[in-house]
Amino acid sequence: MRWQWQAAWLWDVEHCQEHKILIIGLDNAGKTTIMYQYLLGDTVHTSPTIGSNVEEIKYKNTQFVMWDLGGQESLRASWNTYYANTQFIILVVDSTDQDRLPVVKEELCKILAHDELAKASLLVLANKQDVKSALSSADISRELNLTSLKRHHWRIQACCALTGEGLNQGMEWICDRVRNK
Ligand code: G3D
Repeated sequence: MRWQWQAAWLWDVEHCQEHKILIIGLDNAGKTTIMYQYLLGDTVHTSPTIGSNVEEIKYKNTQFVMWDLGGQESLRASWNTYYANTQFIILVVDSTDQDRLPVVKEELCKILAHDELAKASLLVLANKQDVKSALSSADISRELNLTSLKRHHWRIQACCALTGEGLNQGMEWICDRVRNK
């Protein structure tokens, strides 16, 4: 009987706990649109994020606190002030912006080298798949050299923030990681 009570208590603790997610990426990648799709299931009109937006999001009984960080060059220097206790990084990539993929790769390397993110899992969202010229998630994975990442759990997911397509699959992966930790 006692172990059953303990198991129930542990289940409660696990499910009441908030899991911290940072949404990062270059400006115009679609970060804010994605956060509000997760929050409202709808598209909102966005304007460039100055600093950060934060929202609490419940997905299938799991509670998350999501931070959307402004992606302009001048704001990227302060991303590290948000890293403490982060369990998940969502890197949003504008799949139509091939020219800036080397910058994305450089930022990703810096982020993943940070001690406070050593245990964080990485979800890469290859956004704007509705645009004809968009690179596929396989192309983006190759450009970012994701297969070379050995220290972090990672996954790449193609998506379109305007319709929400692909976003649930990304959250399912995050929830699986919460359960399997
Ligand atoms: P950011 O928070 O990363 O800076 P935003 O990006 O969420 O503000 O989005 C930047 C622009 O990209 C917005 O257009 C937004 O509507 C658009 N966008 C976001 N996701 C998608 C997508 O999946 N497909 C397409 N086609 N556009 C997308 P505006 O015109 O408002 O600047």
